[in-house]
Amino acid sequence: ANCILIGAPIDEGQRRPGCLMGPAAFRVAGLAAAIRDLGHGVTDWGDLALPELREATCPNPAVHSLAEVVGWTEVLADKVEDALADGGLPVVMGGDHSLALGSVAGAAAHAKREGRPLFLLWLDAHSDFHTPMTTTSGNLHGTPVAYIAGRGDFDAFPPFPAPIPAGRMCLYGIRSVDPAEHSALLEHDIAITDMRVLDEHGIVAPLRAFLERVEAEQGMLHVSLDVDFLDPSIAPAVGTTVPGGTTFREAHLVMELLHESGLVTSLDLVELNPFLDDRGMTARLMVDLVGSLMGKKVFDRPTRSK
Ligand code: DIR
Ligand code: MN
Ligand code: MN
Ligand code: MN
Repeated sequence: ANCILIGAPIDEGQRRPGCLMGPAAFRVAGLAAAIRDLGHGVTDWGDLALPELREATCPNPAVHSLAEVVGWTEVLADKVEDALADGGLPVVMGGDHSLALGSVAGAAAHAKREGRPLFLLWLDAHSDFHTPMTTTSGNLHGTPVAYIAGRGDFDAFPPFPAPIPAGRMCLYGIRSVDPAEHSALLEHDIAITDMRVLDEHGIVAPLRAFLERVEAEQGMLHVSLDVDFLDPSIAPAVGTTVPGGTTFREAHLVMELLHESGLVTSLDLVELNPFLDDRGMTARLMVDLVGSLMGKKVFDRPTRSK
C-alpha cells in the first residue's frame, strides 16, 4: 500500500486539551518508519490547518466549538478524498474522534464516485451515536457514527455524501453507551458488538463474519481506531478511559485479521492525548498496532481458507 499520513490536530470535539499534540506524538513514536519497514510507501502530507470559520449555530446550548468542528469536517473530507483518488491509503492521525465526521465523509464521497459500497469498522469503547441535538456533554466527538448513518440534526454540516446503512457498520468493543444513543441505536437497527459479545464469542469470530460481508460485496473499508478501544492499563493516554477494554493481544489480533483480509482502504487513529501518556507507551502501542495492520507478524502463516 501507499500510505498517506494526514495530521489532524483537532481537540475541539471534546473538552480536555492535548489531542492536538497527537499527530506529533505519532510521528515521534515512529509511525512512518514502522509502515515503511514493512515494505509500504509512506508520504506525510503534514498537519492540516483549520480554514476560515463560518458562523454555525445549533439549538442545543450544550454544544460547543461547532464552527471549528464543521471547518475540520470540510477540510478533512476533502483531503481524505484526495488521498484515495491518488490511489493512497489515508491514515488520519488525530486529534479527537470528531475528525471522523470528515474522514469518513471523504471516504464515502470517494466510494460513491467509484460505485463501491463503503463499510465502517468502529473500534471504540463508545458508540458515538449522538446527534448535536441529543448530546448532553456537548462534545461533538460523540456524534460521528450518527452523521455517517445519515441521522438528522446535522444541519450545520455538509450533507453526508452517501450514508452508510446499518448492515455495513460494525461497532466493536463498545462498553459505554448513553441513554439517548441506546434508544437511537435500537431504532436504527445498528448491531453492537459490545464487550459482552466479545467475551462470549471471542475477539475473532464476529470480526471475521463482518469482513466476509465486506469481501462478498467488494466493499471499501474504513477503520476508525479510538485509543479507548484498548484497556486503560495498556493505553492510558486518552481523556475518556473506560475499564474493561481490549487486551494487548486481542487488539493485535484484530489488526492481524484486518491485514490478512486485505480490505482496509482508510484508517483513523484518534483520541490519543500525549499529555496524559506514560512515557509514550500509548503512542508506541498505537504505532505497533498499525504495524500489525500493515502486515507485521511473528511468523508467516498461509492465510486461512478463503
Ligand atoms: C460520551 C463520551 N458518550 C459523550 N463519548 C466519547 O460525551 O457523548 N468519548 N466518544 O470518547
Ligand atoms: Mn480536493
Ligand atoms: Mn470515539
Ligand atoms: Mn471512545
